[in-house]
Amino acid sequence: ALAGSSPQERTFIMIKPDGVHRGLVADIIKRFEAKGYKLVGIKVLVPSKDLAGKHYAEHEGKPFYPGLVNFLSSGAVVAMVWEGKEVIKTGRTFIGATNPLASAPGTIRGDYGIDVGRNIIHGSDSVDSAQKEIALWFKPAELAEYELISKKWVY
Ligand code: 3AN
Repeated sequence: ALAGSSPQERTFIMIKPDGVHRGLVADIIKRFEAKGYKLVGIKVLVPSKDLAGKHYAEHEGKPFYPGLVNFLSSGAVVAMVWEGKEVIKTGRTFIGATNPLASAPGTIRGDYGIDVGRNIIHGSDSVDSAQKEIALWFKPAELAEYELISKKWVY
């Protein structure tokens, strides 16, 4: 396909505190970068309980929700926006199943995780949640507008 002819979408990817503490940031970024996706936003922050709670609002009321919110706000996370053809679905494939023990080897959780409460990384699961999550975590001005030079060699 000609460069620019493929529909581009964006996803929200977040390395959780366990992934940061375990030194997996570079490995995770490398997978998205090497695939050919474009990094349009990245920052490191310790999320407030309020922000963590909003991010996981769909799980409110579930028994693991308070622990999940406490965990996410317990340390630094790396929040990112990646762009490219079918990046939402591919991001989920890279990440693997929610339960790391059920994740295939080669996936991030399959390679590095054991416990569902320590599953290293988050990735949006639909166009709708990607839009909501990007808006929750990033201001528009924090997303870079640029042309990736490698694009015509990827598409
Ligand atoms: P995923 O992150 O694979 O999209 P979700 O959206 O079902 O999974 O769950 C969000 C997060 O909630 C998971 N990443 C995991 O950290 C946590 N979680 C989900 N189910 C459980 C559970 N049964 N026990 C503990 N934590 C859970």
